[in-house]
Amino acid sequence: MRTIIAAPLILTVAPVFAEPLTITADIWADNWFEMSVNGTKVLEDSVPITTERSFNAETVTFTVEPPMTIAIKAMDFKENDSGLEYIGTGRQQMGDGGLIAQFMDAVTGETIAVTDDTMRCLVVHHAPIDRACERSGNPVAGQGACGFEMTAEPEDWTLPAFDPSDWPQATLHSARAVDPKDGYDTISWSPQAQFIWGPDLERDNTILCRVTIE
Ligand SMILES: [Ca+2]
Ligand SMILES: [Ca+2]
Repeated sequence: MRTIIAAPLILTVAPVFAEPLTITADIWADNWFEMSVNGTKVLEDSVPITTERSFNAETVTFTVEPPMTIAIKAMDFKENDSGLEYIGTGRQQMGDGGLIAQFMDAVTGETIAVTDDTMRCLVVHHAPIDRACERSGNPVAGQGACGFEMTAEPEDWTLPAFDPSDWPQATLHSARAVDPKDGYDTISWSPQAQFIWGPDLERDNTILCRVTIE
């Protein structure tokens, strides 16, 4: 766990209720994430994605003037664009992702935001195209079942002005479906916070998720 105090964020339009809020956020991702608030990077997962079983929760406290646009990029580990991990071993597999987060008023403890299907998530890396790739004796990224789909990250997707209305809603996944999840139990989660990801927990490998809280 580590704590970063982000610099106060300046808005071009001052809403009536622009009192700065101090927020404590808890985030758990399989395997890695980075988070921006109103376009400013606030937190990056402290455990590199290349660390085996890089499951861990992070907590950060920051100050923001509402409204607050939360933007999280989350990645499931993949050895290459085939989407597989443990390639060539008996454990060769697609691997799975999963993301849960909550944002509390650091003073009152009130829940300000959680991961749920009000977030919109764009899948920017999907692989393998065909699940048969997982059983391939020679999985080559981009070939046959091991094809992949990549979407360019919109340059300004973390900024409040970005319009994500054509992005799909986040897909909710059960806590049981996201397994294993070391570090998850170190946080006391709001019952409203849900696991989200793209529709396919295994083959959606990198997602961009965002929500604006008024
Ligand atoms: Ca994973
Ligand atoms: Ca995967």
